[in-house]
Amino acid sequence: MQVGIVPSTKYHSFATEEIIMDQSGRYADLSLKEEDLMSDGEHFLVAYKMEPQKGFGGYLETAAHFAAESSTGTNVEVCTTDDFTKGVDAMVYYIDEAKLEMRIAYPVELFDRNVIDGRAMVVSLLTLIIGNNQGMGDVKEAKIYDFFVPPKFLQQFDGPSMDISDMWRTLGRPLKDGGYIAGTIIKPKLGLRPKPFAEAAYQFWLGGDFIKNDEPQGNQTFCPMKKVLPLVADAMKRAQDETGEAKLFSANITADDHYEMLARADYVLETFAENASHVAFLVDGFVGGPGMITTARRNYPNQYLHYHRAGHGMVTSPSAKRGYDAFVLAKLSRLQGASGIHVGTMGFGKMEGGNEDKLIAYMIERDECQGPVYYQKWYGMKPVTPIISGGMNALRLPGFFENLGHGNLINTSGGGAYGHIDSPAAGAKSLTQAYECWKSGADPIEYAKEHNEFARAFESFPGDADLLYPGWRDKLGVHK
Ligand code: CAP
Ligand code: MG
Repeated sequence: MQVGIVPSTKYHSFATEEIIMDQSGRYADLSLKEEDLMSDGEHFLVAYKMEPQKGFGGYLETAAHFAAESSTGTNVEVCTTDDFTKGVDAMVYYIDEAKLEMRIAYPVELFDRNVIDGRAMVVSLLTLIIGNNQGMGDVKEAKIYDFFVPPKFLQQFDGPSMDISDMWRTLGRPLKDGGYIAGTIIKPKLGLRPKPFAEAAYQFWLGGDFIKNDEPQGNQTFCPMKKVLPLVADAMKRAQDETGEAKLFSANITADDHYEMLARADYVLETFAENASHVAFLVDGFVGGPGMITTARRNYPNQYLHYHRAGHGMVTSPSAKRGYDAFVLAKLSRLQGASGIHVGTMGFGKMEGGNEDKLIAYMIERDECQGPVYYQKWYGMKPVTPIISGGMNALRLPGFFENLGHGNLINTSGGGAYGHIDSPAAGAKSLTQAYECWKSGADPIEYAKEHNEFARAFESFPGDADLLYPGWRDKLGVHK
């Protein structure tokens, strides 16, 4: 006698193996040339790393099934298909089975347009190019590593309304090459009540330019927005009076509810009053999604839009075999209209990434740029500022600038400012000094002999100092 669950013999399960209908006759045409697809202006091109699941179809069959499910098709022929439908099929136009690469051309007509103004939306792009195809049984992995937007379609996206030149204007700097913006994140991440929170902001502003809310900071019961923000606005005023310099604050307005986001944003602007132009809005755009970014972009086009990407590692990490990589996330953010987005630390901080990630910065800040596959022109769409964050401090910055080749960016160093042994203001000054040191081409040790805050960063972060500047203790005469 059998006990427990008895497997059904009546129905076959398709969980592991399936016969895939070969759709390559309809959804693949390897004779299509990339240069023609790029110049015809009618196709959105996407490059994927794709590996078929063993036991299903071959490479081209899987790629064609992928293109079908990402556009007009499904796993069987449907009798409702007509000739027009076939004209908007997505087409596999390139495969390299050995490298597990495939490229698909999507007719731009596939993508949804707003009822209110006919413009394009990022959510519709994602629904197709990275939608149901992510869960298909015959696809083991599929990750986007580049895409190309043709000119007319590109101009249907909002793009940024504010950029780093607006921050430089507020800071009283030149609008071109206005240089490094020294920033921090209020730390600890959570657990400060309103007074100590505002005091932490004030202390940093005495030496630095820009403060952002850490991404989880919002309206916690121990630190309600309506208690803390008036104190932060007051701290900004006092720091500006004391230093004679403008100060910037990036306020987190992330919330599930569109109206809650508006309520937060309105409250921030009202509270900062005459300093409202010194305020950016921070939105957790990866966990929140494109709708949240657009809520901020469209409702507050006069505020700098700070795209925080917490959570992105779940798909962008090299260990993740699905989704898209950090380059793609950043490139998408320019279409959406972020003013600035976190791009990692290019191997110099605590987050994943390497020196080659500088390409992410170049793609979002230049008017044209060669990506991993496609050469993208932006046709004057405003740039997105690379925001450099995560384990950074004054000692790590010179190498970072050297790798990137410039310092026209925002850097937020939380631990790097509040971890300075003298004070948050000294931490802030050490960051700007690190930039000046690199810019002048000075040797960091020699520069430290003349700049106390930078020198004290060596003692604040001795582990980094040992690694980056061996022998620093003798050279700087520090023997504690
Ligand atoms: C950095 C940070 C940032 C991350 C985001 C944090 O703090 O505030 O959110 O850098 O990562 O919470 O870890 P520290 P990314 O300066 O103290 O390290 O910029 O890569 O998106
Ligand atoms: Mg953070």
